[in-house]
Amino acid sequence: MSNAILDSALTRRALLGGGAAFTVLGFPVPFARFLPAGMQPVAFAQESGLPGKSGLSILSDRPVNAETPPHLLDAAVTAGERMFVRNNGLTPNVSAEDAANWRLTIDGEVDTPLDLSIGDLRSEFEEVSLQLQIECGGNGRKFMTPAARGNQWTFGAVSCANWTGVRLRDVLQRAGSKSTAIYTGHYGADIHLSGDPEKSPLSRGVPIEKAMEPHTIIAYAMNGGEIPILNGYPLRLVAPGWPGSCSQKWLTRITLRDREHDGEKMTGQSYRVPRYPVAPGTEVPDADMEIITSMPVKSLITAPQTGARVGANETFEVRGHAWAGDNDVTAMDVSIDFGATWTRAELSPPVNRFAWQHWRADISLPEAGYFEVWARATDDEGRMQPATQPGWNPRGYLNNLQHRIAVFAL
Ligand SMILES: Nc1nc2c(c(=O)[nH]1)N[C@H]1C(S)=C(S)[C@@H](COP(=O)(O)O)O[C@H]1N2
Ligand SMILES: [Mo]
Repeated sequence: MSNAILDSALTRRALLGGGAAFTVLGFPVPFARFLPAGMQPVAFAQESGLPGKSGLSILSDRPVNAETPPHLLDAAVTAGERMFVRNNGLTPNVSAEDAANWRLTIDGEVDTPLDLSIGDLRSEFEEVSLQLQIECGGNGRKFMTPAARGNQWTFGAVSCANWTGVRLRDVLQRAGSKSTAIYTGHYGADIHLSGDPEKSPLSRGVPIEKAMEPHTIIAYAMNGGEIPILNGYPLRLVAPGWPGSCSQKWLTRITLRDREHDGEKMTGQSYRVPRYPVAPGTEVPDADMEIITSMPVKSLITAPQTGARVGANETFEVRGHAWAGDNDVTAMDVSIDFGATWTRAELSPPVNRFAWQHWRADISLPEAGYFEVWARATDDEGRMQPATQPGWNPRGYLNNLQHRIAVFAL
């Protein structure tokens, strides 16, 4: 596989100069040598400037981090162009040929290590298609006070696409998972920001129980087509309901371990929260931090778009999605009076476990003026989204505060 990257015009030029194969959305570019330096292929020329993406807000471009404005997440199933991007390193440049030659290694605490092509995965294991939600552990970080360092995600680091692939469990059973296997370690083909091939930008893992959960899948397709390059083409893990970092993109290796994984961003303060509540701003020793598992209950208002104008006393629909990590959402409420009173919304069950759920309500605003619509989800253990930040933690994870939109009644 080529070590090329496509993250910026600058690196792309370097790549053209280096003579490496340059592709656009998986296609070779026969006249690549004539493409003026600094000119992006028009196929990439979306609003966001990211290949295959449209309408996303870019938080950073090296590494690429981009979130989706909530109103662009209105569809029941998230389209590739609307799927947020969270990269810790540089996107690998993967051609169709690279994908055809892709290998996935399964090793570590197994009886028989496996070396599989995507064709092997397709032909030797049962195929499953599931709608699975992926949310970055840092979604909502922007609303933590005092501020936590890291990408300042607001609400849009979440997606729910239809993923097709095979159960990780089936592949691990084929390899013969040993009784000593208690944790996984995941590796991908992305490149460390330093360019050092010895370093990995991200290598996380999950307890063996999560790996064996039938909704944890090795996906080779999304929404019936190729996985977008920025979201892991041609192969990724999807470990739904847990921090997105557990869902390794550009997946090349899963190793079974007899202890917790210690890869990049598994240790220290990464993807960890204090074992006990701390006052905002507290420094917490590493030893007192625990690894995040399930994401908390949360919801989004995807229509109307914030800032909408409606007629006073005119009925309009408010709708969106809600999800709760390993749990189900059991109630959804909306408020038009800053949370003083709440009205129950209609809520649909998930199409499968770990799919986000859809909700809707008909509301009207009693007179002309400025209003906010607030939305609040409750999970099957009675946990509810808070109006402001929940427990502060040093890295600003798990902020599931309520989503609010502005609505002007005329
Ligand atoms: N190989 C690799 N996989 C990765 C990452 C990464 O940087 N490299 N980022 C992780 C993080 S932190 C998140 S939140 C999700 C985001 O998935 P998406 O970019 O497809 O939306 O991918 C995860 N998988
Ligand atoms: Mo993430």
